[in-house]
Amino acid sequence: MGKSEELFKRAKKVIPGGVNSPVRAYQAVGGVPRFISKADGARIIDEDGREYIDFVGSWGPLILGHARKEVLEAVCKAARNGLSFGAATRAEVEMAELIKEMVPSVEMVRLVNSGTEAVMSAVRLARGFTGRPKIIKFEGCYHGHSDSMLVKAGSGLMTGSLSSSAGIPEATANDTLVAQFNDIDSVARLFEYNPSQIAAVITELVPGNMGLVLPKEGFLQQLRRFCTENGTLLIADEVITGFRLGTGGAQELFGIQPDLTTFGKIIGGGLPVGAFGGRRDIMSMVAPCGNIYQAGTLSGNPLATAAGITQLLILKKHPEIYSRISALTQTLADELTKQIQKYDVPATVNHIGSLFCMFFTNSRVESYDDTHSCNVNVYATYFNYMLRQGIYLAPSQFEVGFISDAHTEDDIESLLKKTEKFFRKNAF
Ligand code: HOZ
Repeated sequence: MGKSEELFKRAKKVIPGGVNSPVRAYQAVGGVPRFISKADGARIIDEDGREYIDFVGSWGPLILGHARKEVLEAVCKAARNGLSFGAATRAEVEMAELIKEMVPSVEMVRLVNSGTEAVMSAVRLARGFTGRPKIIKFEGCYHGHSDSMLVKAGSGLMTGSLSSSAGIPEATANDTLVAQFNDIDSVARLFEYNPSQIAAVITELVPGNMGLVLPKEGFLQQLRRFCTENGTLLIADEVITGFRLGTGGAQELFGIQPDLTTFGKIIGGGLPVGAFGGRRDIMSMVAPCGNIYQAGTLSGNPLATAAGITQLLILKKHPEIYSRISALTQTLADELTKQIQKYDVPATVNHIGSLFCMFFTNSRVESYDDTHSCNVNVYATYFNYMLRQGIYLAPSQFEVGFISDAHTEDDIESLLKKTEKFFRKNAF
């Protein structure tokens, strides 16, 4: 028995499913989750000493790769000064200033500990600001695991074929209205049936939790218009896309001005962080300025801010990183597409910036409904084949792949070669 297997056995006795987040459990692909002991650059090493080229990157934070020297040094330096004060620090101010500078729609920002917290707080704020109860979200979008967001959500729920979580009070679920991403009529209908009731529309600007779905031309702009016309706030969930699709995130790329934005992942450089921010008039309602309460002992933690600031400053100083990782992703997508055609594989590749997803379906994937045509069994076989070949992909068809600055052309080549071997060996 390998060490991962041994640990998984022990883990299952004391941790639900043996994991601390369902997407790690390999339930959709079968087999034993790899227990990771260390990582460096684009490589992770499991407890059995096996090395993998990592295309998950801790689900997004590690845009510079694992254990980036400057980030580690900043964290170690901060740690020597104390791990947590539960009091205000200079680094929090610097981090807030940096986010505001890089994302102009953010006039004020509050740091929290995760993307979930950021969304939960932003939704409460939207309700408090507008005095309205309802929220529109999109099917297949995932905004963390706060109650009102676990209705028809993506990521682990979609992977586990759970349309919504149990344990959500009916009243809460009823206040979460669900529309279809890229279908503006589905949004219009909800506005029509719920006049003056909708506090906010929340969306991933580029959904990355049902695989990768790109916004159709004009969709986000129409959404913005609907919100403005109806006195509804637009909350952009940029937990994945923030500082990944450029220093200004997806909102800069698509020219969208949200009222509120949620962040996580990259702003923590691998440590637990989230943030929500936006218009000054709205953010001014957060306690202690206003009466919408939000708090946290570890919010703005000195280690997390040290890692986040360092990573953000590197990205700001070296915007060429974005062109480099986008070019690697473009090559990957182009070459995969050629292989798909050559071997007549029922698959299609979506990509943007340094995000990619190969869906095992003949059709294009432009909506949540389109994802239903994917053959998850083929994905499971592909995943396990790649894992044996030393390539670490997301253990679900409905997650995305991440390219970091630590990936090289050889790493991309390796993924391509092994995929081609898989395509050649299997009949589709
Ligand atoms: N958004 C991430 C996956 N799509 C979260 C990772 C997790 O749930 O553990």
